[in-house]
Amino acid sequence: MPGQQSIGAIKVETGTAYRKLLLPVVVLIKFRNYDRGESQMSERVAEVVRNTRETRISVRVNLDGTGDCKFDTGVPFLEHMLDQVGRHGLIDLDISAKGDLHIDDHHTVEDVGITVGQALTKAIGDKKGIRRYGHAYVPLDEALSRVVVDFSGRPMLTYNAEYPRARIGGFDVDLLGEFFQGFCNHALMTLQIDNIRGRNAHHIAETIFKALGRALRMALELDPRMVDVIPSTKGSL
Ligand SMILES: [Mn+2]
Repeated sequence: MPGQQSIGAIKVETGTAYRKLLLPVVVLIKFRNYDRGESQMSERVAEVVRNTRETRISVRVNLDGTGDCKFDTGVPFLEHMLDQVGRHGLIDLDISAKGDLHIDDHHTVEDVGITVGQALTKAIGDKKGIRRYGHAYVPLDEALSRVVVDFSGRPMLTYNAEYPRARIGGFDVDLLGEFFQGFCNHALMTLQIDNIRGRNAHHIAETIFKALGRALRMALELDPRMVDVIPSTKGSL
C-alpha cells in the first residue's frame, strides 16, 4: 500500500519537530485507508481446504468484498442460498465441493457449512475492530425472517423455522438445519434464526439466508470507533 510505505519513510527521515507536525497527517492517511475499506491490519481473506471420505471442499472468503460469488458444489439450491449471504453480506465466496451426492446432499451441505464457518473464523482473526453483534429482519413477499448473530467465540444455534413442504425442488429442507449447525459450530458464534411467517418454503429459506447475510455484514464490519479494540470487557473473544 503506497500510503503505508510513505508513513514508514516519514518516520525514518524526520526529526522530533517534524514528527509532531506530521502526526496528524499520518493519522489522516491511516483513516483514509480505513475509509476505503482496507483493514487497519491486513486483508480479511481466508482459504480453507477440508477433505474427508465423504466430501472434498475448498472455501475462500473475503469479508470486505462486494458479494462476488463462485460456486461449484453440485447442489444448486444451496448455491442460490449462499449467493444471498454473499450479496447481502458483501462477502466474496468461492466454494467448490465434491461430495457423495450419489447418496444424497446431506454430507455436502453439512460440510460446506462447516468449511465456510472455519474460513470465516480464520478471516476474522482476533476480532479487533469488529462490531461483534448483528441483526436483520428480511421480508420476501409474504415471508419474514429475523437473524441475530454474536461472534462470541461460543457456538450456539437457535433455529426456529417450519417449512410447509419437505422439499424445495429436489432439495431436502432438513438439510438447512444441518448447514446452520455446522456453520455456527465452526464460526464460533451465537446464531439465532427465527422465521416469523411465510407460506412459501423457497421464500422462507431465502429470507433466512438474506437476513443472515445482512446480520453478518453488521457484525463483521469494522467500526471506526473501535479500531484495534476487541469488543469485549474480557479483552478476548
Ligand atoms: Mn429465490
